[in-house]
Amino acid sequence: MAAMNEEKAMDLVTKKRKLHDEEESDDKFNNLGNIEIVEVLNDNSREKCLFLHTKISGEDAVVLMEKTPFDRNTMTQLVSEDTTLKETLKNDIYSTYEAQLPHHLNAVKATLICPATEKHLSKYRQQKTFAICETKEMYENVTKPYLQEQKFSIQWVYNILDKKSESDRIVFEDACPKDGFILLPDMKWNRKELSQLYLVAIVHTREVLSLRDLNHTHLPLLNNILHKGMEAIRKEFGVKPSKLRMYVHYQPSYHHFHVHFTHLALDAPGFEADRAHLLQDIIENITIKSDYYQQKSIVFKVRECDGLYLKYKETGYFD
Ligand code: G7M
Repeated sequence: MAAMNEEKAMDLVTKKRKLHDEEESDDKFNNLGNIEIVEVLNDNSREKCLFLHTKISGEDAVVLMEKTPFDRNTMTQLVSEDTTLKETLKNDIYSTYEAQLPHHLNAVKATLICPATEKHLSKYRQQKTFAICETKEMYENVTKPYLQEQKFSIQWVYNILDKKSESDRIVFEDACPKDGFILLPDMKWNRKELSQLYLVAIVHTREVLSLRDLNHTHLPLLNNILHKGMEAIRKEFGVKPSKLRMYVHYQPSYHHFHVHFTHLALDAPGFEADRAHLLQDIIENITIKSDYYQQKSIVFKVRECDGLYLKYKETGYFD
């Protein structure tokens, strides 16, 4: 089928979003009143975000506020008499202003995690990071036992797989319990700008925790995700495979196997060389050597508050 052009697909995304927003209008939270700020976990002027530890009715919660990218579809409303300017500098041909945008173009993305555990708080807290070069022995003796004793909830993943949450957002599903997956927008994407496109493919099988578990028996699953995922994105959003990157995190935040699909134009957090592994490379490595990811040393980074950092510290790794 011929690919939809990006503009048409954008209209579709906007329409679907509107419908969805109307459906969700009876949400529990309409404003941020009655939320007590406990601590600023992180603020980043480059990424224009603020992460807060808060209390809601006595329960710990995380509030994430992120300025959203400009939307080309609203350019003409942005550059109009509804945007007022206050001059802050003038020098020769150069001038800067504080611009007040029309109210409806001034939204920021807010994410709420409630109740939040200590692990959520530490996930969003600014911290020092350290690199670990994990050999296969270190994986068996330190990382794997640590992951097995962890109880970081992946209920949100099961809710998606069981169609209890976000079922209206599913872009594609292959229902095969062994090689199937669900493709849907990542929580990070506001589903507006295609250049920020971010989807995640979550596998139905519960047996693959991470990259370390993959071998040749998973090739049908991985090829399925790669080809059906790219085709579904082309159909739904009109974005060609040549505009996409597909990758897996090691270490992931959630140990239930999933693949990230992002637009090439997106400067995606977590796409650094010490975290992202391209899906095509994974498929090829396993094809050449089935136990590639059981044998290979893998570099990843940990943060000071991560349990895994503390486990490695106990072994004297950082001495
Ligand atoms: O680092 P890791 O590979 O584990 O990434 C997990 C991805 O899942 C991140 O990109 C998150 O933004 C995304 N994600 C996390 N949660 C809790 C949700 C959720 O509830 N819904 C959706 N759609 N994506 C999520």
